[in-house]
Amino acid sequence: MNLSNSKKLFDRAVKLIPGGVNSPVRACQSVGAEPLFIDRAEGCLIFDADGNRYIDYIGSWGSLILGHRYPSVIEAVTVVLERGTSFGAPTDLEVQLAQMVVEAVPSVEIVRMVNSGTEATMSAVRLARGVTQRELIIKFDGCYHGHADTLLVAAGSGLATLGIPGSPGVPESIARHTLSLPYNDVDSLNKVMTEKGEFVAGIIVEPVAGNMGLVAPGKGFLETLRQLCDRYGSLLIFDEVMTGFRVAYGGAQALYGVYPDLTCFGKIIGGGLPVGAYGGKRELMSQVAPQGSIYQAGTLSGNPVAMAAGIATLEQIQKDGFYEALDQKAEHLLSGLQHAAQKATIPVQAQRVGSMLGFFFNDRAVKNFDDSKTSDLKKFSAFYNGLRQAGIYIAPSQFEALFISAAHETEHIEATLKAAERVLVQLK
Ligand code: KE4
Repeated sequence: MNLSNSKKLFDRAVKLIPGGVNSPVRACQSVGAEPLFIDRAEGCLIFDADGNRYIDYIGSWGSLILGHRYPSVIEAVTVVLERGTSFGAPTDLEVQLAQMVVEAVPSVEIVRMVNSGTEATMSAVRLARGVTQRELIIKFDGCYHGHADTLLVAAGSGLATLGIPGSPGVPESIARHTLSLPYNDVDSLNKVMTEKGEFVAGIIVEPVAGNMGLVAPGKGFLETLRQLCDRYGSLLIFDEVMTGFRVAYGGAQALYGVYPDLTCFGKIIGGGLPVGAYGGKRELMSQVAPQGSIYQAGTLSGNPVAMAAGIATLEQIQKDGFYEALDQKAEHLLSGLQHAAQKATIPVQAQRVGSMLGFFFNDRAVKNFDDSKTSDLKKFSAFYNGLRQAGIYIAPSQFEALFISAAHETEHIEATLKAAERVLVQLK
């Protein structure tokens, strides 16, 4: 496979951009590869700078649930460009997208547009702290909520010890206000909330975890979060940046019937353009400036181009049968991958929630980050590189998910499964 143009571009990029990329995971370091520079995309296909074709299971990290260059999304963006790109003032389009989000997600009465998932979670945490006048935030190991200081925190040494900076540059004075617990561990949660609940401003969680590989919430986990937040007056924040409009039109909260106080969105509501959002009940969100005193702002928040792409996307995915059709495709891929691994006698844990799939090289169930970290990363790396050689593009990390889009057809899934079978056999 000729990768010379990607290589040349990467050689230039590393001199100009940290690690040659504008977001770390794209550097493919954990799988010992160099990034492909993408030239264009169409449907479920992407084409790199050397013209190589790949079936895409990243879809801009879950943003492109319709696939690349969906006609009505491109049309909507083209039309809005006739009006301009950004006015730094409200437009009809942000009102329309806000209306669609509010109508889709029952727990959200008011929503604020921002420009990324990081901004959404950072703002939701600030709101929780401002409303409750408390400082402590609880998150879960392996959940990623963007790179705001207060959320770039690793688990402290002991269960109840406060967080330690997850990155240089995050002051210990910030990290110590965040506690990171094992995902799906109801006992730890009960213990810590009994001890510290009255000081907890909020608990933020990925209702389906997609950043430690795919890990679904265990029985009662989300319900326990809801009950404990009610008991101690803490706010429950669902980070639905990935799951929002992905696992169901109303998000994971609609799927599991557990409703948070605040919800964070991103990815799909931007239809491939930079958008994030956070929202919740009126009495909470009305405390955000300028209606309230809790400050948050953004030059490009709600810009018409991104709003147009988001509206066009939601208009398509709200149609009857959209998620059922997506589920069938995801089930086809999942069961095929499980079958291929069995045939190759390689232990894998493959699971899905809607059209988000996880595929761990592991011989035991993966229920949290510690489990996920015991996966065979060497095998994953060989799997990634083998698939890429065969024209299949999955996330370059065991700790990510695969995404199916409406553009993936049976032929693409069958081709993927054939390639996976060949690669898995070589891994034995
Ligand atoms: P952004 O700031 O990257 O838009 O969103 C941060 C974020 C927040 N919450 C969840 C659940 C997320 O998954 C993310 C970002 N997801 C990663 C991929 N797992 C984005 C890819 C990247 O970092 O380049």
